[in-house]
Amino acid sequence: MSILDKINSPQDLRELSSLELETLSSEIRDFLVRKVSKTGGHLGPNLGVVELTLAIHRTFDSPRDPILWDTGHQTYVHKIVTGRASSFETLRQDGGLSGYPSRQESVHDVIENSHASTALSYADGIAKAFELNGESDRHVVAVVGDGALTGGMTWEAINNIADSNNRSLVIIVNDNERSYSPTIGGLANQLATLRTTRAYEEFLGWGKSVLAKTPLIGPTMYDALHGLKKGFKDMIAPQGLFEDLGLKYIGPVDGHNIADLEFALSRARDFGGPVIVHAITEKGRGYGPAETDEADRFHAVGIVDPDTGKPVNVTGTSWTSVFSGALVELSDKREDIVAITAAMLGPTGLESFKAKFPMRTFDVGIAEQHAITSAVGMAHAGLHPVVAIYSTFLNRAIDQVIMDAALHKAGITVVLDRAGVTGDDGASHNGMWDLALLQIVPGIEVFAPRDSQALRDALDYSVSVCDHPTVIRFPKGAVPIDIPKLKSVGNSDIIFDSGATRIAIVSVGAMAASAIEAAQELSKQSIAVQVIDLVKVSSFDEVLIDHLASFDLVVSIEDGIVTGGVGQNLAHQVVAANNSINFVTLGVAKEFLRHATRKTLLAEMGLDSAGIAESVKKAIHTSVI
Ligand SMILES: Cc1ncc(C[n+]2csc(CCOP(=O)(O)OP(=O)(O)O)c2C)c(N)n1
Repeated sequence: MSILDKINSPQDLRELSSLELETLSSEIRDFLVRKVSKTGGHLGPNLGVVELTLAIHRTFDSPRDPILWDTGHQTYVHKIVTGRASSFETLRQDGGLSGYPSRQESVHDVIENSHASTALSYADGIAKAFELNGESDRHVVAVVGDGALTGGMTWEAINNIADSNNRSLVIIVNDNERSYSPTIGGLANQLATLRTTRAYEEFLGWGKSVLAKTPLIGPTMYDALHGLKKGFKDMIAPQGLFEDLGLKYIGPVDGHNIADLEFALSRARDFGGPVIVHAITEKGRGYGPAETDEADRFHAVGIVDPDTGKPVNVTGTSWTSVFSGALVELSDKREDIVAITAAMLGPTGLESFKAKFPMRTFDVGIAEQHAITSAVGMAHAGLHPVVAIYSTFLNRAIDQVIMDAALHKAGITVVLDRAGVTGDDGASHNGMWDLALLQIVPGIEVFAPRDSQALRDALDYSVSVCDHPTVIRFPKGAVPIDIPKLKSVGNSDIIFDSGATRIAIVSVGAMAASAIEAAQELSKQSIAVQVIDLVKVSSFDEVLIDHLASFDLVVSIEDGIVTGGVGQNLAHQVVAANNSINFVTLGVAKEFLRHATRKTLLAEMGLDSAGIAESVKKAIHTSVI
């Protein structure tokens, strides 16, 4: 029986010797590689926090001491040691383990995060409540990556946490020098300074080994040395930013040495106020293919061969790569085009742009709000910025889109990848809010391309606009083969027409393929339908409205939230033109979706071809056709 087989709760960790802990660490790494290679998931970050997680659970008393993980993707080891190892076959599968913390799964999961940089705010709140409740013997632990530390919310929280107090809040900076790619910016430089200044730590190490062996006076002297005032510490190693803010700083600590970690963490735990413990870890540690992967150290992988780390299923051309190629092509001819990423250069397809135009590429850190407003600044000064982010993270920056970009009529292009239902990553990663949120922004133009040609056209147009913001959104995965236009109606395209009909299906972006399939199926059943791809999904021209108003039944389909979405906005205008029309809006329900594949979820919500055909047939019965 392996040691791992005997671990069912953090309590089981406390009985292990240091040798057993070492063995357990390598067993966990093997386990992670074996399991995650089968399901896909955040392999690299979790390989990097094995020892850190063990040390945390041995030092603190979870769940009495809540442990919060920012961003939440590095909780696999935490899941393993809190009794969930046997469920790892089901990671990110329908009905299985979530890829993020989940309160439904365990009392050890306190928050359900995955949008970065929130943990310190939760921690601040919990610590304040503990204080008011008189629970001064409880500690709050927040583990924050150096990447998550670049997000604005983190600093709003630190500003509050550092306000001198006795609340026991331990911030562990899990510094692996990487977000996906290397973390950039002034803060990353600050961490690098702390990381490389080891003199202080070595001095303390000497104190620990020599003085601790000196009976009676030794330990006391060591404590005294350790508690020396900031001025002296700064002479040996600059504590810089953190201590200037009023936070005790411990570190840097080797994040793969459990004894050192426990030493630092127990000091932090017993300090009686907010403390930062700076742990140095290696993303992807112990797994060759991850350690040597320059791009992102296997930050997130699909299904891979565990021996080589190579993807098992290679899908077709992705939406991301179509965007990537088109942007480089346009930017060859236009020197004013610049690209902005919020710490996701690779996943948003900007790597090739950066390779060609390094000076025109800006990685702003996990800072979507700043990305938008900074882009507006660039537009003001004559550039055309293209901000590439995931749809779900636009939620963070919606105020900036409204007040900074739209109100200022700024010529910026926002490109939303992973739009619509993404599925496996669960509730928070679905890009299902963008369409509804953008409906309310004055003067913005939003495009939802149905195929690669439409994406190229939308980008071509968007970078030519200099007096208002434009947005282009597309889903995760492979682009379908191009779907030709039969005829235009205003800005929109008729993409299927089975002859004279009183029924129209209006489709948004990537739903076009399913809409056409549904129409083909309906035609076979002698129900004639016209399918119209809106192309532009923000404001609708009169030609389109008049055209749609001429039908008896219109069914709209989008993979965004139906409430306040494209369909409802369109219906409002079409019904105003013809109040006897039956306009049915199909879209994602206003609920947080469980994790499952995009295909499963869309089918369940009636948003696949069968569901659309079914809705059309049902609506025929209630329409005057
Ligand atoms: C608001 C937001 N923007 C972008 C992301 C995408 N994202 C997930 S993890 C990550 C990098 C995190 O780096 P770090 O905090 O250092 O953790 P590590 O993976 O290195 O352990 C990013 C950018 C996110 N989760 N949330």
